[in-house]
Amino acid sequence: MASRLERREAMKCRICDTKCKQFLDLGKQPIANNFVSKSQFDSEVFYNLTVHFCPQCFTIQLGETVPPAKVFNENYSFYTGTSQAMADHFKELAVMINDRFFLPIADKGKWPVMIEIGANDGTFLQHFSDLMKLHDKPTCIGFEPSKSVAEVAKKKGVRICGTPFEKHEFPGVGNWPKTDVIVSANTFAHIEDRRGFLKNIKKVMAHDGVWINEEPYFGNTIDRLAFDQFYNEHVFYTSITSMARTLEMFGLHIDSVEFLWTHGGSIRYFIKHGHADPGPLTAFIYRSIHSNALETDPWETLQAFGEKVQGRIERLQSDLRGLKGPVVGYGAPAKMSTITNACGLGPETISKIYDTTSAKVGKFSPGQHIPIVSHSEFSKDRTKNVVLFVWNHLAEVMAKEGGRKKRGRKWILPVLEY
Ligand code: DWN
Ligand code: SAH
Repeated sequence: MASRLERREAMKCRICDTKCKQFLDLGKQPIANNFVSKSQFDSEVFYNLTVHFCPQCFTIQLGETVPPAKVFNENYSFYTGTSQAMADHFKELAVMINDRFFLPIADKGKWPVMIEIGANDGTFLQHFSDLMKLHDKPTCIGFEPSKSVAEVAKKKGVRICGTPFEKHEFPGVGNWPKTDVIVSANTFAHIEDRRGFLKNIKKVMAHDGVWINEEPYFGNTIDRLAFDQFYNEHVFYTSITSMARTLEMFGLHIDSVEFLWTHGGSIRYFIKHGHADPGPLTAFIYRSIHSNALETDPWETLQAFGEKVQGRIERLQSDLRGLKGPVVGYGAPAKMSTITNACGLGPETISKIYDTTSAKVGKFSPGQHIPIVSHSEFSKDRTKNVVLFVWNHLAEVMAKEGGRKKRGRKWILPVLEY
């Protein structure tokens, strides 16, 4: 029997306690990265996937959540290194941090100190392996509670702390080196105790330090109707305005932003201590804010978005069920779980999904139980209709598969081309 998880009856904002307003209901959903074996079909856990808006601090957040220990543990199955393009992206980030932040510190005769939160399989931190070997000096460390991925990082020589970052008790000033650079990519949104997280950022960041935080920009999610970005791991979804309002409450501010191609359109925040001070960089942020309706008219935009998503789900469902001939899936990201469960698409519609992650292969998709098979078999499969669940990796996939026309395939992109 599927069991229900805790429901927050009076949905209060996790940041400022204001009563939130719901704008989307994606129904009952399983844990997105929980790929199951046949014996686990009857014991899967489901939760209500609803999304809410706080009219006070503008934070967008899930109504119901799954306890973190049920998700981020020895079975966690997302490995950053499965995308070469993402590995390249993190290498570029490492070079930028070295040039822009570490070299000036080294010029002053000091050792740079860096923390990565959500270090995963060490794809980013491995570039700092020299700094991690210096045990007698302040160096680099990754926070990563999911043992499966942390083990891979450790094998690359990455130093890992397994405590969730927001729970870590940093000893007082003097014992814990104040951190020059804090990096978190696609992780801040995953942590329900956002207040605890921000308090720890305040505690460990040097007075002139920087926190570089990357995550999908919710303005892109809206523009692309990318409803598959909603799933249990993503507790929060940010606009620049909500980020600025939240940080302000904790004595932090956005120093600058950059927009990125990653994960379907992301934003990189450079965050520092203190309060925003009007100047040229802030002007850039305000220009960004005024270019997206999410920032200027959030509630109206979210209501309209919620309605459009319901329409998209109905269309996807009828189009995919109505396709002539068999259909297979390409890539089994967490996002696939939301699409297949919201649309009610099981193995009778999508016979199998090809994926490169060995921990997923041989198992079945969460909720709908579509078989996951090894990507190495894909080239032998002549099925015409292929649903590209990893639409965010379109360029990488097309380069790998020899382009869209090869073998007369019909690639269906549930987001981007729908
Ligand atoms: O926020 C998150 C982001 C960073 O990563 C996490 N909550 C979970 C995860 O999201 P996702 O699962 O939607 O990530 P991706 O990168 O869109 O998809 C990864 C999956 O796709 C893996 O199972 C590997 C697979 N894949 C594939 O089979 N062939 C990926 C690529 C690039 C490929 O060519
Ligand atoms: N940074 C990587 C991984 C993102 S997936 C990338 O961008 O590809 C989110 C990661 O955050 C997972 O590896 C997960 O185990 C980790 N995580 C979840 N809760 C955390 C917490 N409380 N503290 C630190 N890391 C956490």
